[in-house]
Amino acid sequence: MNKTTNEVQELILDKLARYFAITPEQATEEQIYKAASLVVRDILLQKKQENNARIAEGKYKRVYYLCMEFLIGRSLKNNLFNLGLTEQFDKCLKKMGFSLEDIFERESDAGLGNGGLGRLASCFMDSLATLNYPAMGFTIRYEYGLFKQRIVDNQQVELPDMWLPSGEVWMMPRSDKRFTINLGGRAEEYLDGNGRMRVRYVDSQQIDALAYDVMISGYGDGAGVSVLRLWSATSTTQFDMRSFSQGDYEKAMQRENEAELITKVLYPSDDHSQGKQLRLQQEYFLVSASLQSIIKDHLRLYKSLKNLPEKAAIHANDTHPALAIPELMRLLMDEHDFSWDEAWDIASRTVNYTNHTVMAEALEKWDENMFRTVLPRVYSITCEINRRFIAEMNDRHVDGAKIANMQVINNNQVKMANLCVIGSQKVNGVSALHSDIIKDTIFSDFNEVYPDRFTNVTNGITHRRWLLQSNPLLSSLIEELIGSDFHTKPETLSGLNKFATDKTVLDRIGEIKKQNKKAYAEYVKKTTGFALNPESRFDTQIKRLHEYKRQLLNVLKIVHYYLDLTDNPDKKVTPQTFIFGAKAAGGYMHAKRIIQLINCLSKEIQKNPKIKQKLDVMFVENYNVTQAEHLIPASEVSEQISLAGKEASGTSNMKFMINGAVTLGTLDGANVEIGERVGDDNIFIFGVKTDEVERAWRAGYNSSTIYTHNDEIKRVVDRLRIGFDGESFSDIASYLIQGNYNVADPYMCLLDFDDYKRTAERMDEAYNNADRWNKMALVNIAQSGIFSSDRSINDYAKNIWRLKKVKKV
Ligand code: 26Q
Repeated sequence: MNKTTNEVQELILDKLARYFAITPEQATEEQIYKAASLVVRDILLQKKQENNARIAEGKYKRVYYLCMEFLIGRSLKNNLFNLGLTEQFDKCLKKMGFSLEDIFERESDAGLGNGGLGRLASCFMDSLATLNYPAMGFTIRYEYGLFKQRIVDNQQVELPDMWLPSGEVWMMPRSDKRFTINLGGRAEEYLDGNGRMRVRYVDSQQIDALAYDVMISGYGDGAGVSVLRLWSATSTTQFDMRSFSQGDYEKAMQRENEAELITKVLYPSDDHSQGKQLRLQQEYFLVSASLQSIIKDHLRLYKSLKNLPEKAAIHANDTHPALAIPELMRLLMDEHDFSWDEAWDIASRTVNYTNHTVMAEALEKWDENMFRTVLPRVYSITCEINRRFIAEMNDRHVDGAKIANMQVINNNQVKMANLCVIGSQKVNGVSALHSDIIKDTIFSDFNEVYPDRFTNVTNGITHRRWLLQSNPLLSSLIEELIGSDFHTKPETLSGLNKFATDKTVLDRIGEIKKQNKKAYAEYVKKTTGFALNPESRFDTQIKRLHEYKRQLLNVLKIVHYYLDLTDNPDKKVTPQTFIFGAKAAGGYMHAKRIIQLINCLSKEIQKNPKIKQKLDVMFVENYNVTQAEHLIPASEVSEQISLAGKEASGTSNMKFMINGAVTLGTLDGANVEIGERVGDDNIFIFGVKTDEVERAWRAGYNSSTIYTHNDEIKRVVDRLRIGFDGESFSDIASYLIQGNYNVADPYMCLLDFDDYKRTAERMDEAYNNADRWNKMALVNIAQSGIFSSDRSINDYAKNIWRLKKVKKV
């Protein structure tokens, strides 16, 4: 986008005058933020219109990415960067007496997601736009995103996340895109005047979905613009004036409140499905609104839905939008007169599904009665899908037990993953290991009947946000060494490999890390008051708090060091700071206790300055995308320590790698592929492997035997009972060795402890040899190109969606 500083200035002045009737001298930072964002939005809109015209004219196939979560973070900085306008805005705001960096701080994160899955969706939008694939994302415009975390008395407290005031500027309300959704009631069949079977809804609740569009520009020449459409729920009917006039204000408001509840708040749990009715309504709301919109646009262009699979790929990101399959069937049959067979042929060639978990408690299942009550018509279609599937399997003489395992409805439950596999063209996992595991475990029977359906697309991250924007020092060095091709061709980062023995380059990499650590320490000091020692090694674990991710294993290791130092305060050690960032689902008590444990340990260390010099712990409050952008470039060790087989991929591992941090991790998820890329010398792998986990369970894994026979482990676990900062953690100690109503140590922290500790010691040696360590950092950066979401999106486009890029003009 070529706009001069003066042109930018004029546009901003115009917005200030029009929206606030003020001059820059009178403006607050908030007003400047708003004016600047509106200017950017106008530019995006214009770009989008040009792009859309090209897509329509070329009759390109499009992908529609359905996801309950998009973890967007901040937008202003990203948009300026992608449009190539950062410098112009910077200069212009300086002239007005503002700093662009300070203006960025006025924006709150759009936290419309829990963690990895939502951030992945956002990275994908960036790559789709940059690579210029015709794409549109669909999600919910939650009024409240993921809760804001406060730590009070060392414990997590959840506060509502009011992101909209500053996030709203990016959304274009689309009053022309409004669709009605039916919930509850009864679906009645009747014959119309032509003798055709029709369906009508009786006593159902009708809710309108209103569209808000956020435009996402790609980066560089020839980039496109993707649209993320967010649906907001509102009442279909007008305000109930009658009740109001009669003084019944509650009743007057009731319908509106009920409707708006649907998009009020994001469910704050990941990897755990609780079967709540409101969540099912949210999922249907997203799916129905999106499909109605897709169909309307398709019909405008092609006048028929017969070619839908050739012109549209609908992607279900996890099972959360699984209802897309029966809902598409419903729309095709009930509203567009297709027969079952025609509709099924279209739907099952249009939809694809990505699986993100193998954990039983995360696989979505709905109570059949609730499902029928909330979605009567979709339920009857789902039953028919199930009936026909069972018939087909019987025809193919598939074993009865296997059919029972694969069917959609069984034991009064509707199994969304099974629905997705049956109704999708392709099903993929998110790392090589995970894609193998789903074929061997949860989908093994399906893999026998539909062997060609399963494939892998390893996750990726947008290196433009996670390297170029968040780590400018490192980016400049890379540009100096290999040029800037890697901005759009991440695989060319491998050009850095030739500097692996270049001492000056290695020193500079070390120097940049030091500077980033210093800058982060200053930022933390300023924003929280916590004193980080930039001379210590920054060792970071940032992800949702979950047992399988084993933050507890990390804590056990730290407590071990802590006890060593309390016994022997003069011990010579490599000074380390362990940094944690994690939110726990509000009702996940054990996870919240681990947050408390980390904070209590941190507090206790603060009381002992001599220990703090050598060993420190910091908990980042309210970890989110913006916090990650600050912290990752300053981190040296990337903790990726899930129990093997549990983490589908992980994506922070990729963000750390591209910023030159070294992985300390298990052979799980994408760590395996990271290890293959960097080689054994440039990663620290420990712990049991997937098959060994299985074997250990079969051999009767018993953590209390480990506890009894390993003095170090015993010392650490016993110390949990005494606790830290005056708080005992005997509940966590007994979780590890007795099990609280459950199996003890279900994620095998004690089994992996020894190897973890030994491997961390090996890492100390490497770290204390600066050349060796900086070389490891360099190899990690050089080998990270394949983990760009550009590569992931090209894989999806080629193997799953069969998309072509829009040709440059
Ligand atoms: C389901 C039902 C009801 C309420 C909530 C949910 C729900 C919400 C979010 C279930 C799961 C999620 C999110 C899962 C997630 O983030 N998974 C992560 O996805 C990443 C991207 O593929 C992977 O890298 C991680 O390994 C995986 O844990």
